[in-house]
Amino acid sequence: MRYDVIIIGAGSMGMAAGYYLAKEGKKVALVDSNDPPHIKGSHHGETRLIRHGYGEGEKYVPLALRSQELWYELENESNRKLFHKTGVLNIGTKESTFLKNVIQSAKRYDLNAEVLNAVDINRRWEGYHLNEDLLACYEPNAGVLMSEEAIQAYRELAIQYGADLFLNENVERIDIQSDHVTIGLKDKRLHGNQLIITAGKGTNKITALFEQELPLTPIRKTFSWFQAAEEKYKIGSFPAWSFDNGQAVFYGFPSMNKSGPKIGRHDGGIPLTKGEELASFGSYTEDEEDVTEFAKQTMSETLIHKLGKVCTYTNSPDGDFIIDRFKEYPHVMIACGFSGHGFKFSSAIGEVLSQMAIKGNSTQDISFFSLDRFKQGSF
Ligand code: PYC
Repeated sequence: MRYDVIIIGAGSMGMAAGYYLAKEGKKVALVDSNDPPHIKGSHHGETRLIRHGYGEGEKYVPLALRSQELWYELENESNRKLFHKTGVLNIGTKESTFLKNVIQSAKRYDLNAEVLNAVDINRRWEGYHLNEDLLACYEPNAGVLMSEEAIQAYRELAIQYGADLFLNENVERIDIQSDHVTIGLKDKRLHGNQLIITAGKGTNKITALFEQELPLTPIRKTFSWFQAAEEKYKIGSFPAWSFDNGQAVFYGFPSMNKSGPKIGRHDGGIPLTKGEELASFGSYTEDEEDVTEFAKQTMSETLIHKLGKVCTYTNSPDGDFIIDRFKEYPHVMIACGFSGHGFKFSSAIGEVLSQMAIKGNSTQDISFFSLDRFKQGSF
């Protein structure tokens, strides 16, 4: 059997790409060292934000808007509730570049967005007790994605469209010939015309098999759920949010079906050395302390920490994604370095990768995400 496309890494990006390719009638093999959705990578913890005005730069807005359309399409096709339009409140100091970017990108793309001061916010959402000097940009059409559920939806549909899944399989060899690739698993070989690598924190382990190394840093991150008054923090009473206070960046979610509000810290984290296992939640005092202290300063209620989990970001040097082909091997594509803000885009990135494999290029502008930017000696 020769596949049109082999995908190594069937997490959010890879599973989405597998779905779009299989839906287009391509013969696809999805290979993963786990059994996605799972808790070993970057997609677990139930929820992720989807923001449209974009603090990390307005170049992301078209991709966010396309992602939003595709999440609605996936909801319809899979008959699952994957998106909750909770609204997203991007909070920051007046000096926050992140907040300035959100406001500017919302203006530039004529998004439904409203700039609010702290008094407005504390009055509108009773769960907050924000300092007077803070501002925010509220996007009512943005919200919360159900991350594991979305991967499960892509997985089931990809299989229905004929994709083959090779799960709990480590890739031991990659041989790249001029017109195809051969992937060696423990006791099988897969042949494909093209290869897509979407292996998250395991990317460099895979690319080392053909002597390539990308500038990626896997980071241990944590997030927590809190016990709190459900009436104040449930969907409808409380938005999803991000918060840049100049020293740190936090993000959070309303209570989903009585889970309690969830809070995580976006900046910082502990770099992982090659092959290192994630230390469990609570191994470092800051795991609980950072978010609990933050909640104390910003929420009107005392939030009581109830559960914490660990996950991984895979950071690029500039925090922007890497989506490209290898110059030396144009039939080998890579998507990585999602730097903790990628999940929301996985629908559109799945589509982008499938277009790159089928048509040679994508309808989205992905030039900002090229590998070349790291070869100028600037990082
Ligand atoms: O990009 O919005 C985001 C996000 C949420 C959690 C971590 N990053």
